[in-house]
Amino acid sequence: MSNYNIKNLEEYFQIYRKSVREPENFWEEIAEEHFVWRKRWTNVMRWDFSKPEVAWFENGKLNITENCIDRHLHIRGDKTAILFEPNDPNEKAQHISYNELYERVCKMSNVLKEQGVEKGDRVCIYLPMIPELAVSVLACARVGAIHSVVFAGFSSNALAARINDCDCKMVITSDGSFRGPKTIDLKSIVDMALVDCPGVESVLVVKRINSEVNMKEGRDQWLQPLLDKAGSKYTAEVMDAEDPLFILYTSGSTGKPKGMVHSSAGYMVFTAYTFKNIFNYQENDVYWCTADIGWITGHSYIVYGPLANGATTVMFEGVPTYPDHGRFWEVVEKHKVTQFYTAPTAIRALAKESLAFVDKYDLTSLKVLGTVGEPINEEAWHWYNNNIGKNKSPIVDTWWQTETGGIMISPIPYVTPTTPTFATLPFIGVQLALMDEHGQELKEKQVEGRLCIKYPWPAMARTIWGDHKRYYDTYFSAFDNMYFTGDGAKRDAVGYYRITGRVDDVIIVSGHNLGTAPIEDAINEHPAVAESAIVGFPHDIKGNALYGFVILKEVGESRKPENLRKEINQQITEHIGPIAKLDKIQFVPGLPKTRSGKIMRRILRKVAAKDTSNLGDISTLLNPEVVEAIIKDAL
Ligand code: 7RM
Repeated sequence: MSNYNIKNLEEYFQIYRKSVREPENFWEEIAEEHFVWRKRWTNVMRWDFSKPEVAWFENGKLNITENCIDRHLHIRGDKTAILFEPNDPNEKAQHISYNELYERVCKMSNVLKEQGVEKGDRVCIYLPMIPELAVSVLACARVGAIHSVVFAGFSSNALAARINDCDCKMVITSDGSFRGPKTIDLKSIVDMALVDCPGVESVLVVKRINSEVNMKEGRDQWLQPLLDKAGSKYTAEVMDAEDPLFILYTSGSTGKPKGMVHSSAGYMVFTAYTFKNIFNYQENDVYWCTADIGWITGHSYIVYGPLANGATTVMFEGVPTYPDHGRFWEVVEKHKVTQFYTAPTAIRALAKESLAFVDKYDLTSLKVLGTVGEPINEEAWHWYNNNIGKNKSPIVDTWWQTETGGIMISPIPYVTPTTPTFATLPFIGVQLALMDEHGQELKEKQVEGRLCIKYPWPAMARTIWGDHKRYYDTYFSAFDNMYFTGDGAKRDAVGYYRITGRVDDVIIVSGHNLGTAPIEDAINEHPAVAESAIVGFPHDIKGNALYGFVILKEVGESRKPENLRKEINQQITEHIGPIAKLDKIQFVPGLPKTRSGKIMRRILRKVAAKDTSNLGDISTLLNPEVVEAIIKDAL
């Protein structure tokens, strides 16, 4: 039996039990046998959730890029590491071998170093899904800089906030990006952001769309000429196991985004091990995750996990609907994709279209299908299983978070029998708990509670950048000695878990986590708006969509409601990005509030879901009369 390669359910249970009984021995074996280290650790793990403090492979030394690139060169140097599929199906795909990736990452590392980037510096990467994005991420890791990738759909305000929060001294961007039929002018978004970012010393610009851009003297440089001059070898910086590898921002229920900090060694070990097993990865497979590297799914399961296993990982620049709804399946056929990992929102969108878009293509290469980001509804699961998997590819419904770094609950394909809408069993080394509202663990089967994790795993985030107290408050204060996920979950009679959704004010729209507070802040900046509250409501394709209740300052506001709605969405687009736009905006005379001033979102959620027959206990409401008015005018 190999602990690295789980072959059947009995082995899964055996290895799982070992990982719980002797976690240190278990992870030490994995770390020892499957990775290269510059120096061995002196202590496998140390933890104290009351602080919280967690360290894995303490005093071990390594560089993650030596594990993701260098060690593969002599055995699979000519193998494709990154398979780049451009937005335009008529543009040629690029097969970047491990040898080429090595050279490109080394050149980029030399450029970073020449531009003054030092170990520990923060570098913001704001790029579309082009090879330079993966190369920049890896080059940062190679020189020991901490990358902070910001999804290139975020607005200039959102970008500026993320650059300033962790004090990035450099931004790597492009002239623009292709997205379906559109081009987006990324460089001008960066220029707008940088008006408010005094700490940024240099901007490196990739040419992608060949547009005219403004280059600021002394700050901005085209990347290619620098790469042309750079040396093609770069000795990787020796990093401590616990040195931060990257920061990735995720929205919280209140205030500003949280910069989750991930470590080097623990993150590497866990993402590689989960990738190998959860995607049943074999040497000649072609693995495709459709996420953007701007999200954690792209970090862990496009870049680090696959490359640490020497895999071929597809990077797709485009969108599922361009040039038509068959694009995903066209790419699967073209590259003979073996594992396909996407979000329920994409599945639902494609399931609405004609099956002819699927049936045109040969999908027989597929072996494993995956989903991530939100609960998958039964209908979408069956559509995926029948039409894409042809009832023969297991579906792995993978539950995890930016904070967890890697997949925590998931079937293992060809090992764990799947049940639609269930993420099934905890992955090896993951100790789950369901808690009731009084802080008691629910130990029986067939219960529902708040999903917690009671023991550290190697890829857990170590802190929130610059705000350790917030890290404690958000995740470790709700239940003693537990990491609280913010999600609710059910456990069934066989011990399978089904995620029921967020229990806080985070709404998942098309797989993107959106905190209500930042959106409300954006709306409230509109001069006509007095106050607002956002809730989610069920949406066929997006899973949830956003419904805003807005109080205007002047009762006799003379502008047309339609124009105001447009302006409010424009405001949101500028502050956060188009993903946070509201589907419905209702102007209301007041918001239902409790005596302590908290908005009773429960009522608003019911209004938005058109389910107001039973509002539950509203005795703590200060202003019950507004509820009637809101229901009367509901959209
Ligand atoms: C990987 C990722 C995290 C939140 C999480 C959940 C929800 C993710 C599933 C899911 C049900 C799933 N990171 N979530 N995966 N809900 N089933 N398989 O999405 O930080 O962006 O989001 O997403 O609520 O807490 S994330």
